[in-house]
Amino acid sequence: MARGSRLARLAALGLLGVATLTGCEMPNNEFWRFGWPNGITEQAEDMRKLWTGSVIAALVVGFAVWGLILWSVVRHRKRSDELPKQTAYNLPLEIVYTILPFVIIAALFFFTVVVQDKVMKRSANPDETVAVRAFKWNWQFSYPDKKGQNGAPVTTVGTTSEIPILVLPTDRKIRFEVSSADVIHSFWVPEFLFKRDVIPGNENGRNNVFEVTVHEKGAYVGRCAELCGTYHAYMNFEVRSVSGDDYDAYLAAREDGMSTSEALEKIGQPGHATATHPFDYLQNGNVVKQSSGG
Ligand SMILES: [Cu+2]
Repeated sequence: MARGSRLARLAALGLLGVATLTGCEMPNNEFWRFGWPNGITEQAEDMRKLWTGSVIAALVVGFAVWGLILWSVVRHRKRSDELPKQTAYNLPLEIVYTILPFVIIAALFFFTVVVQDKVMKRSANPDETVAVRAFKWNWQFSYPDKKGQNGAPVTTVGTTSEIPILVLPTDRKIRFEVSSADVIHSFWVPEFLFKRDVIPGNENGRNNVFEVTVHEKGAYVGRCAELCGTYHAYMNFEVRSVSGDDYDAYLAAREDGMSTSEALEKIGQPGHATATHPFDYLQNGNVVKQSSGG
């Protein structure tokens, strides 16, 4: 009877954990994020829910274990020299503590796969497509569907004195196709909570395509996350997420022949990067000062 009720209690705790993981709306604030960074994409939010649910499940298991330890220590502390009842080779008990961890791992694995599938999902028809090209040591962003005055796709290229700005719309599915002109780089926007290696020779269509939907407007730094040579650390760019209308107006201005910064100013945005700035660097032992913004 005692064993039965304990099992029932453990099962109830397990169910609570699963119910928590399947995540009825979990509040998103400093406490419930349990140290998880606050992402700005739909995919980042899915990952955040997985993290919050996993931590809650871990705490439920933790409190059950700590409770059992405490109970054993207090209830079964030594009272006399008489040997207490021995319970080795209690088969039902051994089966339970073999199966329970397996169930816990299976649940964590299940929800991890579900979220991973969401994060890696490629839709048949994304709303926007951006081609990202990494090279030593900067970035080029182009919009293959939008043609500028010269008939070539609208493009922004970074230079040593100008941080390239990748303008993105909020609340639209954006497909990224990343490619490299030389060595392995890695496309990383910390606020996306996502990075993807940019591998030369792996041209559009395979593992170099991913999608995000950005929720928050703002300016966010992007980085190269793969050591790619001397000026790797200087490969910063900026993501500027704006409303869908502003994004359309920005691209229309680019199609009319405006530069990145002119088109940004036209939609009321700062024309140069605000989340990061060009670095000063050493050339022949001298610090080369760069204009802030180009
Ligand atoms: Cu790089």
